[in-house]
Amino acid sequence: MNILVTGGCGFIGSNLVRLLRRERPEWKVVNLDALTYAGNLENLIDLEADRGHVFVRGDICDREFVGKVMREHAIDAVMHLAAESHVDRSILGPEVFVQTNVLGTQRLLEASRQQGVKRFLMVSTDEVYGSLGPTGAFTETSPLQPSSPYSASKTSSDLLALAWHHTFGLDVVVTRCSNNYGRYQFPEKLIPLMVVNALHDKPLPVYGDGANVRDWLHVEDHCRALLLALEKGRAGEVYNIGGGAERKNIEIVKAILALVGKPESLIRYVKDRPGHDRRYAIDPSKIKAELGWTPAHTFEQGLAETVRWYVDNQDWWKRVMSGAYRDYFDTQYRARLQAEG
Ligand code: NAD
Ligand code: TDX
Repeated sequence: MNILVTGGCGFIGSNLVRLLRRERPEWKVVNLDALTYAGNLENLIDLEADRGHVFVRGDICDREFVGKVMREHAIDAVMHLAAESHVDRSILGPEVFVQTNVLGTQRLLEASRQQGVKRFLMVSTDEVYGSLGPTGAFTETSPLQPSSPYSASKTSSDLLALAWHHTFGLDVVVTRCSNNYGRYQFPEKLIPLMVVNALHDKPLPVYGDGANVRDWLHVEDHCRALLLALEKGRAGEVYNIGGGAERKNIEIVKAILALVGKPESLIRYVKDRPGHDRRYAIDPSKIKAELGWTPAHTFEQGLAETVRWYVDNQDWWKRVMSGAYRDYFDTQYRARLQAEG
């Protein structure tokens, strides 16, 4: 079986490629990635000599290139993760989100149809559902009410994938997961950003009152769910994936400070993110009942291991945060702190 993984050099993608090589060594994994600021070949350095992993650099929006990769590697199935993934960036510059997440997905769907792939797994997000009040959890039938340019673009790609199933008969499965955490996450997202800042004794910018809630999922639990959905999911179905670990942002920030032995005086409450979703919570009953998935990590243990990984791998994040990204990061970081709440 030849699998095309898009975005395999990003956070979840690199963890997924590694899991696929370990769990399904007989498969060839073709990793198509544009290597944006968020994609790093270094995330897969341990697979350098592995002939079952083939890296091809390119843009999912490039119709001819995508078709050529599918044909040359006789692709049987697609796991689509390539995306612009950061909400704050989508507020600053939405266009590339529409380009990659919407147009890029459409190009891949079309190439998959022409190639006759047996399955297309669309990795979507719980952000398609919008925000929850203090109680309840999103099910697969919750209304889609995305708030940010990021989540609106992901909702579009999610619905395009389902449309390719209903209209053209492409075998599509959609997964919608909650916030992932773990090794190789780019230090712009909450957990790695806070670890990196704390290690530098820099202020930790907490948006608004810090009481927004996210439902945390260990990236390895997520990747196992993706493999199950690929192999056993029913065509045309949506599966929610959630770790059952709802936490307020401020609780996480304090836990990280305790883990690295830094004082809470580093916390800065800053201006809230525009359109900031208040609470996410996922009901994963369907994937548990139908596919037998269950998360293996508890949040406290997973967070401690993740923080330890960032402490032990400072060379990795120093390298991936260098260059152009560094300029963006410094500018944004200064702006956030100037807008203290
Ligand atoms: P990431 O930003 O770490 O990685 C994205 C990858 O896609 C990078 O390697 C990047 O180079 C690649 N890419 C971007 N534009 C591309 C293009 N035009 N052509 C080819 N490659 C391109 O993202 P992530 O956190 O690993 O997320 C992976 C997927 O999972 C995304 O679709 C995201 O929406 C979804 N998701 C993520 C989370 C989370 O908590 N991280 C939660 C729910 C859903
Ligand atoms: O500096 C910060 N301060 C802060 O308070 C950052 C970066 C974030 N936050 C808050 C905003 C959110 O409430 O922390 C929470 C998590 O923020 P992010 O890590 O940016 O993730 P989120 O916006 O929840 O989106 C993530 O989960 C869903 C991923 O980035 C998406 O790709 C995924 O679809």
